[in-house]
Amino acid sequence: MLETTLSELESRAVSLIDGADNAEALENARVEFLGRKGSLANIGKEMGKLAPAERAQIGKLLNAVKQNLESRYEVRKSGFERAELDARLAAEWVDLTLPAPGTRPGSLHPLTQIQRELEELFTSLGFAVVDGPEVETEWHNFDALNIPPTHPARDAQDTFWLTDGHLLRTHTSPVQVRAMEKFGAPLRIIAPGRVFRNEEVDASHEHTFYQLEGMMIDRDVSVAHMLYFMKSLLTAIFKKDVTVRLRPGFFPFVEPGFELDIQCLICGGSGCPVCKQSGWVELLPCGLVHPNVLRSGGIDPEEWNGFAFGLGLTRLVMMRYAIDDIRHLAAGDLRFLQQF
Ligand code: FA5
Repeated sequence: MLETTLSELESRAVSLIDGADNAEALENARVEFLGRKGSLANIGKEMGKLAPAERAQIGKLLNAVKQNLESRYEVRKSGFERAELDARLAAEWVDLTLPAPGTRPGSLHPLTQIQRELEELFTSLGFAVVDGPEVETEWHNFDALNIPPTHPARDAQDTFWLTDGHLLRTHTSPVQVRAMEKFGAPLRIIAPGRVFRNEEVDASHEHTFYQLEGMMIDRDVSVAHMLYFMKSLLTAIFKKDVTVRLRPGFFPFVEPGFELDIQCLICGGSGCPVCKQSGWVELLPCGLVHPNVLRSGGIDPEEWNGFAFGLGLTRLVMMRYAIDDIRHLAAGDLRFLQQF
């Protein structure tokens, strides 16, 4: 009787243990048959009731069944453990022979690259690179440049005023005055730098952008000299012929004044948001220095004259690399910056 129960139990246990398709099912089978309160343990408890001869025989049988199930259980269990380990190793596998990812070398911002190229060009032409403060006095930013308080030109450059009468410089032209004060005449300087205007931001206008001021003061400086330097500048940057136009421009600090525009290189002149559909981009206002400005800098206009220009450096970068929105330049997006 017990013999039959035992053999049925064995074949059920074998099929559950051998057929378990995961570690949890196997463990359930172990608890059911081999556990402390499992089927085999229960049969063991029954054996006390048997006659001694039968007890010995069933005892032997019980041991054989137990050993058979235990060894099957062990085989299956180590199979699952190996599979689990293999899966973990496959997931955590690292190829130690691969080169380490390392850090990508940094690169200079396109603005810095072009600024440095222009600094190199102008220093080779005998110009000094000078600097001026971003927080300026009203006098250097406006009055000394022949822009009195009531002059409408002040409205053309929307100003960030500071509480103590200072302002964030709206252009690099105040550096002209500082350079004249410091070095006198003759003078050849360029002054690249950051300027600020309280304006609406769009594809071609930022509130914070870069200009590069240039000034040359000597005896008998003419518009022809000025055009020579403008042309050298554009050839150095674009390394190809670009279409430009010169038109009269009004700035109180130059007389005569000009606007040098470049045909838009984003759309080729057919019109786009950068050139406001006009086909032209204002790039290089310039002119001969107004006598009042020379006087502000302590230079005698009877003896000296000169030219000055205020290159829109940020716009120049846009034209050189055909960048269709000025906002890319200060957005700090590495995907954009890594292209330069
Ligand atoms: C001036 O700032 C004058 N100081 C330039 C000058 C210097 C004229 C010396 C004569 C002699 P303007 O406001 O036009 O001029 O600005 C000069 C250039 O800066 C523009 O041609 C344009 O290229 C660029 N610019 C002006 N506003 C912005 C802006 N919001 N965002 C980006 N670039 C601008």
